[in-house]
Amino acid sequence: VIAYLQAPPGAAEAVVTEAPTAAPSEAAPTLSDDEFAWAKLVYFERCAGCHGTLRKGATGPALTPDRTIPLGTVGLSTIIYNGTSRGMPDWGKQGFFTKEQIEVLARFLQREPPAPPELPMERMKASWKMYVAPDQRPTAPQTKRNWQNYFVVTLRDAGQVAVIDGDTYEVVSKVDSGYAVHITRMSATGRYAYVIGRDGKLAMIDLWTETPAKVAEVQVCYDARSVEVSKYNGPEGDFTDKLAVVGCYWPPHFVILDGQTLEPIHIVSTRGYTVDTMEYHPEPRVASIVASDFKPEWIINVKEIGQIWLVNYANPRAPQIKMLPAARFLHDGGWDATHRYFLVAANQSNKVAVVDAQEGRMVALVDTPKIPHPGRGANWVDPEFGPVWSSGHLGDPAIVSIGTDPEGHPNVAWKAVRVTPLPGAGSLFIKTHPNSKWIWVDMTLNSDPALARTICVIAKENPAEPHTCWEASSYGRAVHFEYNAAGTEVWVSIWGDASKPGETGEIVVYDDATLTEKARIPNLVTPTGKFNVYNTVHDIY
Ligand code: DHE
Repeated sequence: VIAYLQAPPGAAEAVVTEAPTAAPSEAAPTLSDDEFAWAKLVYFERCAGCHGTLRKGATGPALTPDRTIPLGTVGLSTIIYNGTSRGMPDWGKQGFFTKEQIEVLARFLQREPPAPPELPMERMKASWKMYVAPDQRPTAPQTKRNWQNYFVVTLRDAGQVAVIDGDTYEVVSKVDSGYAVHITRMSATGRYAYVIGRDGKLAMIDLWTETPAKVAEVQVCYDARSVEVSKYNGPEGDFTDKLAVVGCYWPPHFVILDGQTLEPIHIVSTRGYTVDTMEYHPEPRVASIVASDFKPEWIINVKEIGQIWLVNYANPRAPQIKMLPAARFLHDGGWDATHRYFLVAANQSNKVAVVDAQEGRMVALVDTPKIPHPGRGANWVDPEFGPVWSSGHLGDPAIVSIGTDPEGHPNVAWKAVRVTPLPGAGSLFIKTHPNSKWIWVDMTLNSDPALARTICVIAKENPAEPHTCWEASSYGRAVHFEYNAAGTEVWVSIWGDASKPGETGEIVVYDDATLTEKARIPNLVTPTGKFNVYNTVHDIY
């Protein structure tokens, strides 16, 4: 992928066999080879997540020459510099790029997108490394630490994860992982952490050793966001710690792997037809994935075509797939408190789709405020409406709560029953715990720097408005919450700037009962997601 990213215009096609080739646009401005290589790399790192590798649009609009040439270099530069109210970051104002760099990007966007390479099994296997074979690993935990209360923390710009002891706040180890790790999920026993980088590299860390370290790694995509494990143990077999699955943005596919060794087993393409207009989409990306407790099944969300795939992994070389029609732009989501229903945001459709994992069917499409972004959501009991699942929003200063109890509260099941206002929009994550009386929410992507580092808590007893909000730091952005295993502490990341000593980032630990600060874990490089072993294994949120 480095060769592809660094190649001059036209050279990428040499390694591509099936993807469309890039034709030059007559009306588009030109770039030197160096400018093109730089812009291609920057687009892949900063822009492809929202606008798509092929620039067909996703969370952000399409950036194909038919749209970008009419805007011209000046129009595009203005947008890249200032951002938009729809959520485009103000890259220029924030100082990420100079005016000259922005102008190069604006010219690049008017050219046809270069075709990215595919990734066949042979190349995946060539990247596969096993550092410690399963029979060389300990058969019982070697550490005396309470490893089930470890937090695996993404250190985004360091290309590492930190394993932090949730009892002592000590950094037990820092493990080199893929570039800009996105999420971590644990094996069903909690023993292994599976860490997926934006570059599609999957690392497997053994948490039983004294110093947790990588036991295997493999690259199965060039661009990825999700990973999950097999959790089912029942009449159809025991799949505990047997399989893993990675969802890719590019190439558009998911890959089933051996959960003990990370050897890739099977690739399934997600290219297909959109749920509504039935148009062919060349780049339907794999968004969130969850593992069912009821069946040997993963729920895989295929973003741009708006289909939720129920993938039965009982025979991983011949998976059975049921494709449920939902709504376009499926993104992030989580289970309800019973783990029978899965709720997922169709973000740019302003909807939440609900699946019944036990019966394997769509239950509802619920309208929400603008751009729901739940992370995995928050399950709690509303004093008026009973059990609900809540999501924040990127586009509206609001939390929506959806009734999730069709038996006890049939009148409000799968309806948006409550909207709790927030001081601002730009919320990325929301979290609670069954033992807590609070719901925690951030506003990480708010364009006001003070709101971006502000967090709010809502009292479950009185959810009409936030109980209190405060700035969690004097710099950076506050992002993502995680509870400790006992549900008594909440950890919040301060996502700083890797290039500013003293402001690279830290984690703030709050006492959940009193909302007071207990500790800070300092000097972390751009911490974002945090995944507590116990809570991740048991899907507690
Ligand atoms: Fe994420 C989850 C995609 C930007 C931090 N992110 C997810 C999931 C998807 C996704 C599909 C669900 C995975 C799952 O549950 O299986 N994220 C994307 C993007 O496409 C997007 C919008 C743009 C991009 O270029 O990547 C994006 N995400 C971000 C960030 O900027 C964040 C804040 C910091 C970062 O590290 O990049 C970020 N995303 C996270 C985190 C989760 C996540 C912490 C897991 C939340 C959880 O509690 O499970």
